[in-house]
Amino acid sequence: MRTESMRKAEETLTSMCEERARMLQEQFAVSVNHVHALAILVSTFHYQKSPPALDQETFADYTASTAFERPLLNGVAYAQRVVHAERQLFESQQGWMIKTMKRDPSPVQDEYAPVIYSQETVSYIEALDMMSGEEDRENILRARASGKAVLTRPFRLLESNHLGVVLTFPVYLLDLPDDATAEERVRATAGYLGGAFDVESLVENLLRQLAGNQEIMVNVFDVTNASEPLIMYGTNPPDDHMLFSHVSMLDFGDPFRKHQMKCRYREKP
Ligand code: WA2
Repeated sequence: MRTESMRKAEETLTSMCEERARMLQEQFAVSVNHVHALAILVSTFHYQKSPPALDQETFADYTASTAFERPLLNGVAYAQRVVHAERQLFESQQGWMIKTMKRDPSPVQDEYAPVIYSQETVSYIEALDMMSGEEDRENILRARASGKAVLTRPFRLLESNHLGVVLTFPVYLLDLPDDATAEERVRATAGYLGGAFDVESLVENLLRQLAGNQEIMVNVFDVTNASEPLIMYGTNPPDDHMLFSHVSMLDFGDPFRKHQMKCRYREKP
C-alpha cells in the first residue's frame, strides 16, 4: 500500500535530486564557459600577436588566479598541434622531447598534441602528447572537426587516478565561418585548450555541502549508450532493498553525450 508517508518521502527525494542535478549542471556550465574564454585568450595572445604575447609563467599565473571560476576542474592546459615534419624544430625550440602519457619518449606519429602551457595543479601533463591517450585523442579529433566543446566518457585521470571526464575546446589559427567544413577546421587547427573534471572528488565536495546529504545516495551516469550506462560518480548500490529512486536529467553541453543523475535513500524510509 502506498501510504501518505511514502508519498512524502518520494516527493522529498525528487526535490533533493532535482536540486543536486541543477547545481551540478550549473557549476559544470560555469566551468565550461570559463574554459571557452581561456581558449580565446590563447588564440588572442599566442596566435594573433607576433611574437606570441603568452608564455608558461603568464598562463600559470592567470589560470591560478582565475581557478575559482572553474570550480569542478582540477586544472587546465593548452596542447599545441605539432605535425611530424615540425617535430624536431619544435623540440629544439622548447628544449624538451615530446613524451607519451606513459612518460616514454614519443614514437614517430603523423602528428602530436604536446602540452606547452599548464595550470600548476596539472603541471604533470607538461610535454605529454595528449593524443597518446585514447580518451584525450578522441576528444581532440572531435573538438577540432566540430569547432565545439566536447567531453570524454568517464575514465581514470592521470596522477590522481580519480574518475572524471576531460573537456576540450579547439583553438584555430584563423577565424573560421560557422559553416566551415570539418576538413577546413582540421587544416586551421592550432591546438587544444582543455581540462579535467575531477568528478570523484569535486562533485563529492559539492554534494557534501547540501542539506540531507546523509540520507541520500547520488550516482551520475554517462548514458550515451543507453544499454551500457557508464558510472561517472558514486558507488552503484545493489538494487534489491531499495524502495524507489529518482532520475534527473543532466545537460553538460556536449550533444554527443547524455548524462543523468540517479538518487535513492540510503535506507528504507
Ligand atoms: N588533463 C588532466 N588530467 C588528465 C587529462 C587531461 N587532459 N587526461 C587524463 N588525465 C589539454 O584536450 C586538451 C587535458 C587535455 C587538454
